[in-house]
Amino acid sequence: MTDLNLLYEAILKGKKKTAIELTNAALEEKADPKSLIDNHMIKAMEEVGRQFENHEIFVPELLMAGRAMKASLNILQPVLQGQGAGVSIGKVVIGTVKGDLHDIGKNLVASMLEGCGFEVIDIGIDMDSAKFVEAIREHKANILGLSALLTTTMPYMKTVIEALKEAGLRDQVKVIVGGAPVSQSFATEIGADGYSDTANSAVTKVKDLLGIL
Ligand code: B12
Repeated sequence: MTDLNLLYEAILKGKKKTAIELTNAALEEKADPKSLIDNHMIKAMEEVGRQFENHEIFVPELLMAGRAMKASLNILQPVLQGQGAGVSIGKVVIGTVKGDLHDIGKNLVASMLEGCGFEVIDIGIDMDSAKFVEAIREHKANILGLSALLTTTMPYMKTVIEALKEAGLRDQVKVIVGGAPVSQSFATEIGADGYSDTANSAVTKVKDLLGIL
């Protein structure tokens, strides 16, 4: 059996190749992808964040850990998405707001929603309000997911909500926000419809907002 503590270590130390090998090995042994993510991979990123904050590691290590995490997630995402193949219970546009390049959490939320039957249009990182408005119009989405990991970029979520109002689209989409610095009180303050702190609870929240629970 694969020692999953080694997966935690590989991500923490930014060892992408090892992380890929261990993720593949765990999948072959029929490990549950959600459990790998929640119990090992996210925990490693939390520790990376803690060490970065304490100046024990610096941006290069942060980058390497991020790359290892993404590589493992890339392997797991098709499995998660496959779990909801063929159905669509709602259309979600999701992206990381302007000035912010963090996308690991956003990608996870997108995969989990897809795995649970939503059609997800992921427009990427560093997105300005016009891009969000355009995507909602084009895809006739009924949910907008906004991600921000920096205290300096989270206020931009409000800018996006204001742009939706100006475009006359606010009534047609429910807005859900997330990312490490975001909280329920911040979500309420900027006029979002929902907030969630994990990918799992994001699915429940979105279903709740659409009245399909
Ligand atoms: C990996 C990482 C990076 C990588 C990102 C790689 C990538 N492709 O994403 C790189 C190296 C690029 C990076 C860069 C920087 N980073 Co950085 N980074 C992190 C780190 C360690 C982990 C983030 C992560 O992926 N976590 C794992 C995922 C799964 O968790 P998550 O993102 O929180 O997502 C979950 C929830 O928040 C929620 N969620 C997320 N999005 C959404 C969206 C919706 C709609 C919903 C409902 C829920 C939801 O669900 C997710 C799944 O459970 C964090 C520390 C931390 N603990 O958060 C710092 C952190 C966010 N970074 C930080 C900083 C300072 C930076 C830099 C400014 C560093 C620098 N000096 O250059 C740059 C900024 C670049 C930019 N303009 O964006 C600070 C932010 C401090 C602050 N208060 O603003 C943190 C907190 C580190 C720290 N403790 O100081 N970073």
